Formats: sequence, C-alpha cells, structure tokens
Amino acid sequence: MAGLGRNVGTDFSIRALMNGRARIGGNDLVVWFFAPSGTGAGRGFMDDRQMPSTHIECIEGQMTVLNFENTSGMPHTVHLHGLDVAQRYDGVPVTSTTVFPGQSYEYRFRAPHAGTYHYHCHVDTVLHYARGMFGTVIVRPPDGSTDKAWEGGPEFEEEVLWQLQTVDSTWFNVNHSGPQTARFRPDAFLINGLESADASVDPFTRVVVAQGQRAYIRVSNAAYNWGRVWLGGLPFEVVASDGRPMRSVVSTRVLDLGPGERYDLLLKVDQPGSHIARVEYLDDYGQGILGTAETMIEIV
Ligand SMILES: [Cu+2]
Repeated sequence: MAGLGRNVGTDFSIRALMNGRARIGGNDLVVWFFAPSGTGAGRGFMDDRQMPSTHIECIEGQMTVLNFENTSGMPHTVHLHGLDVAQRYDGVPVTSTTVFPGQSYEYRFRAPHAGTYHYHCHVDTVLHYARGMFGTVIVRPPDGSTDKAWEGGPEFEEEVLWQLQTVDSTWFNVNHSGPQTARFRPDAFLINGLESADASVDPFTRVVVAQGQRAYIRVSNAAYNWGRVWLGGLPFEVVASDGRPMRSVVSTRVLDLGPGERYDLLLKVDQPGSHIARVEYLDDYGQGILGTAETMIEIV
C-alpha cells in the first residue's frame, strides 16, 4: 500500500524540528518539518525523508488527539486544513494558541468525514510552509479500514499519496518572511519531496497495481503553483475533492489542482504496461509550464 495504512490511530505525537536536510535541485536545503516523536534525529514523510512532514491517518467520528511538542527554537503551530476544529485548536496565532519553543500543545478534533486533508504550521505561514512544515491527514472510514475511501465509497487494492510541491531554494536562506519572500520563483518541482529521477523509483510514490485492480491516488497540492496531473494519458476517475465525495464522478485524463486543493483519483487499467505520470506546474495564468515532476505507473 505504498507505505500508507500503518499510521492509522487516534493518538499522535509530533514535534517541530528546524534542522532537516534535503538535497534538491543541486542545493542542500535546511528544512523545517514535523516529525513523529521518538524517531531519533527526526524523519518526516514515511520516516524516509524530512520534507514533506510526516503524514497521519485518523478515523472518521473518533476523537483524535494530536500532541505537538515544539522542540525547535522558534514558535510554531498546527493548523488542520479542511478539518472543522474548535477555534482554540485552529493553530492561527492571533485567534488560537501559539506554541513557543519548549512548549507542548494538545490538539483535539473529531474528523467529520473520511478523505484527504492537510496540515501545516500557521506561524509566518508563507515561509514556514514553504520550508517544509506541511503534511497530509488521511481520514479513514469509521471502521478504520484502509481499502475503501469512505463508508459506501470506492474500494481499492493499491493506495498512493502524491504531495505536490514547488521549491524556491532562496527561501531556505531566510528565517522570516520579508522582501526576499515577496516573490516565489520556483527552481525545483517535486512529488513527495522528490524530483523526477528519485520520484520515479520511490516506493512511496510509484503506483504499482495489478491489471484490473484499482489504484487510489490521493493528490494534495502543497505547491505555491497550480499543478496539472497526467497519469501517462490513462483515463481515471475523480471521486473526491477536499475531503468530500464528488457530487458526480468525473472521468478524465488530466486534472488541474490549485494550491491547497486535494483530489482523490481512482485508476483501473486492464492491460499491463509502464506509464510515466507527470505533474506540470503552471504559472499563475495557467498557461506556461514552469517545471514538471514525474513518477511511474506500473500495471503488472
Ligand atoms: Cu512554523
């Protein structure tokens, strides 16, 4: 299941770290991120990289407790994007609780509907987010199962998460937003924190599914750019958007996502073969392609 399904639960402990490393676009970047507590030096997505941050998988209808420990040298919060949480757990500094260095805070929420959500730090958001303080929240159906999208929703045999991200490496040289972050000029284009060469062989990003079986691809656009997703020209169904089922399923071969949007895709192919999936990151006018990130879809 491409690493998913192992973080399902109701209690999570994460901490903030500001000493992560990622080599992207030929640059060594110092990343800020959320790591599961107790993972040594700290690992983010799939315990395998430090950007994006770790994902969590909670259960529809059950109270989720997210203990956040700020083990870094600057204030941070957790904002649960798309989840309807009480204001004190909203993570917006002016209306909620800021978690200062050395402090802990317990976020509590009851996830209303199975689906794909998002979380990020909400302190100096534009910069903290860009430096890696974001991750995915997957809400499982009430029975906690990992082979269906929601109760009564589509079932699948394979499941993959694609977190889209663009990087402006100059933003990793500053600790506060300001004149240097007035413009975002992406120079690297990622899926799950990896450029094409790495994403194409990454076991947590590649889609490997048997012919005639169904792959469920959760796409979360954490980029500061629009993303245009192709599954190698294969047709697919768009079944959910921002944590809710589509009013009617859309069949297509290409999908555009704005920043912050999540879509859940269902792919079923009857013929074996290899396909190159591609994300084209678009300029603000949705016309020019700024860069691409690719991975593989293997029908076996
Ligand atoms: Cu932060």
